[in-house]
Order: sequence, then structure tokens, then C-alpha cells
Amino acid sequence: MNIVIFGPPGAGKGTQSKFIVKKYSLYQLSTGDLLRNEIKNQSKLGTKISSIINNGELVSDEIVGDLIEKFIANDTYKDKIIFDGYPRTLDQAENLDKLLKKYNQKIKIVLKLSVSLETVKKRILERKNKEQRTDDSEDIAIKRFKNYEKSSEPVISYYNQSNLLKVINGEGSISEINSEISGIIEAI
Ligand code: B4P
Repeated sequence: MNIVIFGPPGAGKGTQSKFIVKKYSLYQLSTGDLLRNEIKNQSKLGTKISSIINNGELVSDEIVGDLIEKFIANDTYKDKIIFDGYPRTLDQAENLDKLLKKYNQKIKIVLKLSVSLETVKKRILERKNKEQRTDDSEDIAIKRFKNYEKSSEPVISYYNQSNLLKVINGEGSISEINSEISGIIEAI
């Protein structure tokens, strides 16, 4: 079962993905983590994307598309992926369908975590204290949230049309959201 988890920055995509991975023996494909790894390893790609991420912008569809294809093509992960942070744009959503078709797979469900800008700001400032992520500041959080609002609408309608979308109230506690997600997955 392949799952997409979608939502604004700081909605809890990574937090909930880790829980789903453990409970349902899936593999997490976090584009944010993959990109941060490139930066950490000071690869050529890392140098290119570092300023983009720290400026609150999205990395190009082409770069992220290449990173995810390597993961999808790997037989170990076949039909066991939770896509955390991908797709973020309509082009990425269409690319994901193309890639999954190429490797004979499908998306079973799209979980959308809804949270307000106020909550996002609060969580990102708390995360900054714990993880020291260079893109975690109030200004960047606001910018990323606004960018999300612009690019997410077409992605939401895309998945709504194919009846894959489940909207979850992301304002609850981590365990309340865990339970809601489990209920949805187990009802499939
Ligand atoms: P991501 O790594 O995807 O980061 P995120 O959206 O900020 O966070 P997430 O929603 O996973 O929140 P988390 O669980 O940590 O992206 C980073 C950057 O990479 C992007 O800005 C972009 O530049 C680039 N990028 C990534 N994917 C891309 C793509 N497809 N295309 C182009 N560029 C891409 O939760 C946040 C905090 O809240 C945590 O500290 C957590 O403990 C806390 N929290 C979570 N749920 C909570 C709850 N229910 N209650 C209270 N606290 C909670």
C-alpha cells in the first residue's frame, strides 16, 4: 500500500509518517530528508539546493523527481512507500502517477493534514529549538505557508477527483492524529 501524506510546512507530515512506517511496516520517502542529506554531505547537488531551501522556496521538480525515482524503482520498497512531502505541486503529482505506472504501482490513499498558520509558526519555532534546522524561522515559515497555499490547491483537487483524498484535522495531539490515521488505513 502506497500512501501520500500532504500538508503545509510543520503540519506533522514527518511525525505521522514515522508512526505509519512503524505500525504498518512501510518505508518513508521524505523529500525534505533526502534534500537535507544532500546538503549535509556537501554534494554538488547539496550546494545548489541549500540556498533554495533556506529561502523557503521549493527545489525544482526535476531535481526532486530524480531523487524519488531511485526510491520507487527499488524492489524492496515496492508498494510499501509513504510519500512524505511529495508531491507538492500539480506537476509533481502528475509525475508521481507516471513513475508509479512505470514501476507498476499505485497510490492507495492521500492523507491531507490541515493546520492553521498560527499552529505552524508555533510548531516550527519549537522544532527549531530541538533540531536546529536552518529553514526554521518565523519569516521563512510564513513564506513557506503562503507558497503552500498557492501550490496546493491544484494538488488537492487532483486527488479529490480520483477519490483518494482524506482530510485530517492536524490541530489535534500527535496521538489523536495517529488514531485517526490508523482508522482510515484500517478501513481500506
Ligand atoms: P519538509 O522536510 O517536508 O518539512 P516540513 O514540511 O517543514 O515539515 P513536516 O510537515 O514534516 O513537519 P514535522 O513532522 O517535522 O520540507 C523542507 C523543505 O524541503 C521545503 O521547504 C522545500 O524547500 C524542500 N522540499 C521538500 N520536498 C520538496 C518537494 N517535493 N519539492 C520541492 N521542494 C521540496 O512537524 C513539525 C514540528 O511539529 C515537529 O517538531 C513536531 O514534533 C511537531 N508536531 C507535529 N505534529 C504535532 C502535533 N499534532 N501537535 C504538536 N506538535 C506537533
